[in-house]
Amino acid sequence: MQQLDIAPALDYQSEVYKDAYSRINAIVIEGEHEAFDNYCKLAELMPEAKDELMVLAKMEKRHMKGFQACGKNLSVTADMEFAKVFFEKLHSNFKEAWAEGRIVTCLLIQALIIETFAISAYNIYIPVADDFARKITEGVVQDEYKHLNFGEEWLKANFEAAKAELKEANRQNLPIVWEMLNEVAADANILGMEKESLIEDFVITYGEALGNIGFTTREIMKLSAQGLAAF
Ligand code: PL3
Ligand code: FE2
Ligand code: FE2
Repeated sequence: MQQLDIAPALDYQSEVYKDAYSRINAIVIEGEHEAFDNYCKLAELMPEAKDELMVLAKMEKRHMKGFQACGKNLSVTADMEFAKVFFEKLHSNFKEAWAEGRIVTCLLIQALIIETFAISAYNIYIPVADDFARKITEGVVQDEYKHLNFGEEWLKANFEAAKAELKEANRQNLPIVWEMLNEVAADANILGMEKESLIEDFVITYGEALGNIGFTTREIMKLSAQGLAAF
């Protein structure tokens, strides 16, 4: 009856762990793959930042390969069909915005929302990961801060012109993140990641990003709570 407050050690080879990993691993692989595409697409819309965006895109390709190796290391087959559905809404909103040349919305979806989601998930995952995956994820998360920073810098430089579109894009896309978090929570829990920690880390990182871009504390509160009540 002792040590009740200490979580049991994770068994990376158990069927339960591997089953949950087949979906989480797929989500991360698909997310990195779509991120690669999204930065390539952004490079077409932003010729002045093309070289920088292609450097960021290449990092995503490396991340994808790294996470594929993590799945292989645990003998897990990633459930890619599940992952495609998981990203469908954000992905189609990105494509729609891209087709209409709405750079601000594209940056909000990829460089702010998706990167923040990745940063918070990877930071929570690192302490509970197997040794192989921990080393890979530690390297990846450093790059994700660069991606977030790219979005912050551009939006900060164009803040007044971007503000209204940012608010609208946030209203449209942030509720989707809460849905995604809900969908992944049970599997993440099996990997030792708590839903509360994921939400907390996401809200902090996203709020900091909005602050860096130029929003006031009051605006940040309103923006980052968007859709949270329904969730
Ligand atoms: C762009 O650089 C990255 C896009 C990936 C988004 C991933 C979201 C992750 C949510 C699931 C949490 C599990 C983390 C575990 C890592 C193997
Ligand atoms: Fe990445
Ligand atoms: Fe990234």
